[in-house]
Amino acid sequence: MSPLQPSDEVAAALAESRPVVALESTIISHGLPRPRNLEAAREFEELLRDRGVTPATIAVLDGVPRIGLDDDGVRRIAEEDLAKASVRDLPILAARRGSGATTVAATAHLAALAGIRVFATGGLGGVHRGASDTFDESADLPTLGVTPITVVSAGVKSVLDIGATLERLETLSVPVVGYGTSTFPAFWLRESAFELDWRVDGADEVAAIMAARDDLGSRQGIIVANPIAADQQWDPAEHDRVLAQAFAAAEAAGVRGKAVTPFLLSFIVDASDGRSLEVNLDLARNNVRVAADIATAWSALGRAA
Ligand code: PSU
Ligand code: MN
Repeated sequence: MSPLQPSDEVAAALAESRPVVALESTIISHGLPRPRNLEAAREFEELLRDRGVTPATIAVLDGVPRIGLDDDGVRRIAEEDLAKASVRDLPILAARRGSGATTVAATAHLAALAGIRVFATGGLGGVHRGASDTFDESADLPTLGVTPITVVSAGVKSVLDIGATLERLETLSVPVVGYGTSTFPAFWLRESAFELDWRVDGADEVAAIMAARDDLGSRQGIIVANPIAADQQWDPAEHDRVLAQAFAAAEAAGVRGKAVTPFLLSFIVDASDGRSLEVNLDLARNNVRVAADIATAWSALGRAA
């Protein structure tokens, strides 16, 4: 018996090979401030439905990995103080009937298990600055090395070590393609300093790569790096200034380990007067729209699941 609980609409869409896009819950519970997070969770689902795509927001609620949430489930991930759950937390939450908001890693794992092939998020986890001392690398990277799902993201936040993150993805044999670009994006900014080997110019091309991946027996996920539009990006000068302030403040406060990222992110939202938050929401919406196009192109190939 499957331990997963797909919603009725997700089960029906998968059974009929109609397009489905997975959405993560950690971005809602931990990545965006209340009450904008609840509005965003509902808006991301609505953007998909408007395009004829079934949303599958994923979270573990009372021990059950839910693939697609009802109104109450969406409200719970936005309003309850849920644990942040990566792949290693899933069996513990399930056995203890606990609840958790799923990271990119845990969402990708559960979505792939449910037969979903496309996933939209804001930014991926990656290699942290100073990781050569701390070993702090997100489980998002190794999980995408073994999980057959296509993830649309705006790259990784510039608080991480972007170059090291790309090196690890190469080691893990995870394909990374730029969507309409050959430069890896830096989340709030359209471009990082890093060039990509491969660029795609539309959803059909991504679907063709997914099909070829399956035929070749590859096990890895595919990262579609979708940059924010130039006129929507955060002002680069303000970005650089606020990030430098944020690192200095973390150092002065003696923040270490797991606490560093939440400290930096909330500092950055405050120090930018919320401007970084608006960019975060815009890039997430863009990623949801691109994921909808990819899921539709995949479904049209008639090989879903
Ligand atoms: N990056 C963002 N916003 C987020 C996250 C990353 O810009 O909300 C979340 C995602 O859920 C991602 C997780 O999977 O943080 C990575 O956390 P960690 O480094 O602890 O694995
Ligand atoms: Mn970590």
